[in-house]
Amino acid sequence: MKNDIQATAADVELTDGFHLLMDALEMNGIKNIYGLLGIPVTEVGRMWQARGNNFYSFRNEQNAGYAASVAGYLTKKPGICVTVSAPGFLNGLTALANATTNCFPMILISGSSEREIVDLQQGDYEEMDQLNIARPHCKASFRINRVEDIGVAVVRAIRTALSGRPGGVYLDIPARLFSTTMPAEEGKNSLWVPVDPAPAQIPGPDAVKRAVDLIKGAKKPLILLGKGAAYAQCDDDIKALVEETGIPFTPMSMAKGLISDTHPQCGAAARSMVLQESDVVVLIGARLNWLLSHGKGKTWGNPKKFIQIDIQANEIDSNVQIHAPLVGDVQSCVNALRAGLKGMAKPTEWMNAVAEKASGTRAKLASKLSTATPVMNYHNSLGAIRDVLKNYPDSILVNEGANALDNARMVIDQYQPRKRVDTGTWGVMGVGMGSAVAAAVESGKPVVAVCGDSAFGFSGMEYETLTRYNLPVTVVIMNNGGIYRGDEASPNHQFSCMLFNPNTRYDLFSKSLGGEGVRVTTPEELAKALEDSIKSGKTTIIDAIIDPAAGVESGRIGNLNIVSTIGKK
Ligand code: OXT
Ligand code: ADP
Ligand code: MG
Repeated sequence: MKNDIQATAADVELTDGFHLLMDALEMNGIKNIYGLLGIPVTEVGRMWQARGNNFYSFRNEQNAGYAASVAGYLTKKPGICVTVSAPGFLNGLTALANATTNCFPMILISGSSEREIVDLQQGDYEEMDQLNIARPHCKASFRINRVEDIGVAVVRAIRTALSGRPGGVYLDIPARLFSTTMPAEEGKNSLWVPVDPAPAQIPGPDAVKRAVDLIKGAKKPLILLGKGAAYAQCDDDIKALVEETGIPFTPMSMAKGLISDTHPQCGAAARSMVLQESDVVVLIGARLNWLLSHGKGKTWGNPKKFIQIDIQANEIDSNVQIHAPLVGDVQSCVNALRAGLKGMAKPTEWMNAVAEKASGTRAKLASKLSTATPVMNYHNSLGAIRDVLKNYPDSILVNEGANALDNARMVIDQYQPRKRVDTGTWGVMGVGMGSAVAAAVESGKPVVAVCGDSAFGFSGMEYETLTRYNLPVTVVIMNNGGIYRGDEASPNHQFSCMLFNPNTRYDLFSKSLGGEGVRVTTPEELAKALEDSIKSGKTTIIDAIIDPAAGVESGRIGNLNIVSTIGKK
């Protein structure tokens, strides 16, 4: 005969850590997980798929992490990446740090070794103090020690990733917890969905008035859009602010298309002029970091006053004085400005001067784009891509490299918000294939990845991930045979440290992995191959042969390249 306790244990329906984690993620609207499986998380992937969800399985965790972070950026929900312990975790950590740096919401979930062995450093399988190693690289690092805490941990991770300035969160799950059981009913009751995880943050009326007065008093105002503005997903409000005030705008790279690059108020093609001549600059979701020369120096010319819209209060005054901080979410701040600026006199003369400069620059560039050269250069090859992509305004452009990045940013127009994903705040190579996977999965639209040949190499094996999931991604590899250039002399009978094997056939690489592959040597061939590939929806590599002498050292940021002046002949 059973006693009471035995009867309860035998009759009560149980759940375990695996099931509770899946339940919590599903309840919170997660459908896609990006990751790489093995001990102790293999069952996570199997069970997730068995329940009708998607597990995108990568060849290296770093790329899975980049995919999760881009999913977070595109959807405004945390992207989820799952990895194994120590080495898998560390691979994923690079992407988590990059997500945090870029303000993309992401949750890295890693299995880990048992605490009692890790803490005494007794040499467990893949032993590492992951919780503490992750901590400086993300917004928060949490460990789940009790199976009944899975629900609260997932909610806390989601709220932390999304609220205020978005970013990365690490969730550490010691292996044994996955199979630890508890009564199913209690488990169910331990889960919930956070209410309003990214609450509106309304700027104070004094702060709004200060900004409104500055804008009204400006002769040459400028609106500078960053990827925080694109992330905020209040595209119509931002466009209305621009159109109602008649102020020229210029986008940072991932904000291109938030308002079409072809909009008459777009000052991107007059970038130097607007940065130098403006007197009041309204930063919307853009930091005054290295990409904006820290708000000082010759890039900025005339002294000016800054208005900065940012959700992170201590971003204000990070580099130079901000005369009118607007701390709050982009949508609330933009609409508060609109209300205060209603009926303001438009700076027509200034806008006309900017438009004239921009149209002159565009015309000059247009002639370069259509000039034929014996071997393709960055201008005519990217010009061909631009012309094709005009017909696919909802496709997503992924872009990495140096010359391949900087020229594409200049040449290829974007027409819709969040259609450009690139190397971001760190200028990091290797984001290409992970970003392409997420962009295709999350948007359901065609994706075109324009990658330098060096950049592609960082995540090239994920091309197999793209073909395996049959994703409609065209990878154009700007093959100039090297980092920046492909014509560097090779010293002392050794290949130059900046060069790659000139016989590399990326088109054949694609075919060997089940994709389509085309090698092109002219802009016409490139345009046709791209059009065919987008229309077919098949995963394709276009191996675009670029003049090895066409690139410049470090692309547009050669000024940051340090060289030795000692001992050079
Ligand atoms: O107004 P002006 O006259 O100034 O002109 C501007 C605009 O007005 C004009 N413009 C236009 N004209 C006409 N029409 C239109 N539509 C138009 N739009 C604009 O164009 C100019 C330029 O405008 P832009 O681009 O807006 O302005 P500018 O001045 O360039 O802006 C400044 C910046 C800083 C905002 C901008 O340059 C920028 O965003 N830069 C980002 C740069 C970046 O992040 N680079 C990547 C890192 S480089 C290096 O570190 C590399 N590595 C090392 C490495 C890295 N990064 N990561 C890891 C993990 N390991 C190692 C490596 C290995 S690059 C690299 C590989 C490189 O080799 P690849 O083979 O991959 O690539 P290739 O170089 O192709 O060989
Ligand atoms: P870019 O590289 O395009 O200049 P950054 O990544 O430097 O853009 O800046 C993005 C900024 O946007 C960050 O400072 C971040 O705090 C801010 N941000 C992100 N989301 C929001 C939001 N919803 N409301 C206000 N600010 C935001
Ligand atoms: Mg190259």
